[in-house]
Amino acid sequence: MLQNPKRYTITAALPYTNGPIHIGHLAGVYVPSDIYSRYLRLLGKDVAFICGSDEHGVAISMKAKKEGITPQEVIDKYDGIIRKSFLDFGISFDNYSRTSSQIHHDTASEFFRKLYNDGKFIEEVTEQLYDAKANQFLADRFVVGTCPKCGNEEAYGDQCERCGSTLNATDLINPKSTITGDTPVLKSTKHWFLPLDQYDAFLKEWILKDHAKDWKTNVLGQVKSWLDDGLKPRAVTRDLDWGIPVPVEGAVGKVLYVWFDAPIGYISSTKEWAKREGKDWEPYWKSADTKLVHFIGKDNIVFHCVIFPAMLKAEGSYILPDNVPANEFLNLEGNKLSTSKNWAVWLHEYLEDFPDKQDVLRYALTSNAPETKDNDFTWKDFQARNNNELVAVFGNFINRVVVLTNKYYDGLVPEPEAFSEVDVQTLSEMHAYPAVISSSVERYRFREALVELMNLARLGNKYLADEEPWKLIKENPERVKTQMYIALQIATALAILSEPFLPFTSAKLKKMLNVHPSPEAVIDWLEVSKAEQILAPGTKIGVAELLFAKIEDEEIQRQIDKLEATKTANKAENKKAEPQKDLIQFEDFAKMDLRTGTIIEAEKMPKANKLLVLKVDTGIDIRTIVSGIAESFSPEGIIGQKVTVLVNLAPRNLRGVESQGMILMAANAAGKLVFVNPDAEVPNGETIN
Ligand code: B3M
Ligand code: ZN
Repeated sequence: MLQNPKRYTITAALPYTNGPIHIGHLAGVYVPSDIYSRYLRLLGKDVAFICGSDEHGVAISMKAKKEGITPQEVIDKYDGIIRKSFLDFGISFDNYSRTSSQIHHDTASEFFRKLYNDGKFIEEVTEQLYDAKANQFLADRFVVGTCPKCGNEEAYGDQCERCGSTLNATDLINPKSTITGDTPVLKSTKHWFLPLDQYDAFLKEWILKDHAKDWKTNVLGQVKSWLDDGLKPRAVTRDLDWGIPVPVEGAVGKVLYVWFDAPIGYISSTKEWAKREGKDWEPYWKSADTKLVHFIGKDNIVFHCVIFPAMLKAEGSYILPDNVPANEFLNLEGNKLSTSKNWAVWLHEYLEDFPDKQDVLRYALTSNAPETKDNDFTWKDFQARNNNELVAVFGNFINRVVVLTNKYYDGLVPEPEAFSEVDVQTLSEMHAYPAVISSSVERYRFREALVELMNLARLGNKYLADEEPWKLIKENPERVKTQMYIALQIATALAILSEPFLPFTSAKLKKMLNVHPSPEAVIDWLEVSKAEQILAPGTKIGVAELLFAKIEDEEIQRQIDKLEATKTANKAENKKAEPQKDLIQFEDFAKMDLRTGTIIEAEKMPKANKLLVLKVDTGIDIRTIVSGIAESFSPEGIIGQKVTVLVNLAPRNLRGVESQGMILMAANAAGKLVFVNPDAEVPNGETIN
């Protein structure tokens, strides 16, 4: 691990612009990287926090086909939505670029040409999967099949998302084109391959030896399994019409593989930033005293720990990442987050339902971050985190401090008297928190760091509860001055230390406390914890405003209902119709006598949850029919319901009641029964043919 870096280049995975972003993206990549970058800035470090839209690749082309628009229209639409989401949630990139930019095309092309001219590629004609009907070579998400490693039947041509393995499309078992559904044929085509096998020894030394102690075990585990399986040359070009054209002779109709160009997007985004800021970009990617950290989700580990490092090594002038603290996946209410199934909490929709509660989501997602294993987001936990922690602990402490300071001293920070033993002990505990939180953040343990931040708020609550200034104010006002002074120092510590995690709350709190420390003052405070220098006696603080508001059950139920509706819609969309029954002759059908009818009475069948006893006017007569619809309908709700009746079904005795016919029903996507009924104006007794 690099000691005392001179500067930091922090990258966050470039989101594909084929859809909006959801809570899984925030939890996995963007909140952790933002916490880390904000923390480093708090320490006064030289930070380049870099990201941008990932705008090439088959995923974009497929979205364009699906929406009937061009790939350019797709990326322009989602690049804008994604940028706004990041801004709305305070993800404080120093630069957010996009790989459709000219600076990226130039940077990626130059990178490819360097490797090409240095002879680092293998140029080879090989047999690749081809969809004859679509007249399209099948790579990446244009083909699905069974993963040869884990048996996942929905593996893509370049990667299996279940086991994370990188694949060549021809590795897939039983491949199918996602364009036509056809089984592909093999067709010759030329591509340029990066011989990953030649970097095997370097990767083993660099990762499994040099970083065996400071990289996360979930990352080391995945990398080790690939290296153990043996690396193979990997095509870094594709036969596609959307992407960066391969910048060498004999490559007409070919583009750079998206996972070759996208990581170079970090470099081009840094260049764009440096140009705007009047800085030199190269030290951020080429100086040995730069700490490079990639924040990603686990499905991107192979690209950031094997392929991109091999590219950087091959190019020869770049540094390698000091760490790749990949998170595992976040699930939603027990199911995998899914863009295609709309099983997600979309950030833009969250803010419509919970305006100004960005920090509540940042808090809930960090508290439950999938740092070492997949984790589950539930709306009940979200509500509990807000109500029981943010409102009841953090918000409650701040509210008491600010209200009492305004009540006792008209908002002026009092001059303390001599500190008691408890005061000294409390201040000493408070002074320990910057180092405690720093230790967790430096090891990318943001959940742990956030727990410590809340413990600081608990320290404040405990101090007030034990000291009870509201009881002493009459008999010992001098003592209360000291107590309130100390409570205000703890509130100030929260205002500073919460900034990386809860930037919106920190800003509100600093305004409320009237503390606007310079970066230097914060560094002083953090390093030697001279808390007194930040909120001095005599400062006039603002009036109390609630930092957090309780979230009611109804608000949560609305979200849960929304997900249930999505589940129902998915079932409807994915419901496969039962296969047709065996053929019958017309004579068979003609035997059935189907009539229109109306339910005129209904009651529950005693001791039978599913049965209702109906009186049905069939136009022929009024008859009793027992029907298994009690779980879908209440008796009083179906009086007057038009129905279709099979009237010549032989009577059956059901629990002592003779049923003379059958009401025709179907089921909706949610499995609820619905009537198959004629229009209301059709009279009872009409024959249905
Ligand atoms: N666009 C994210 C994904 O796999 C991918 C990251 C690129 S980072 C260079 O969804
Ligand atoms: Zn697999």
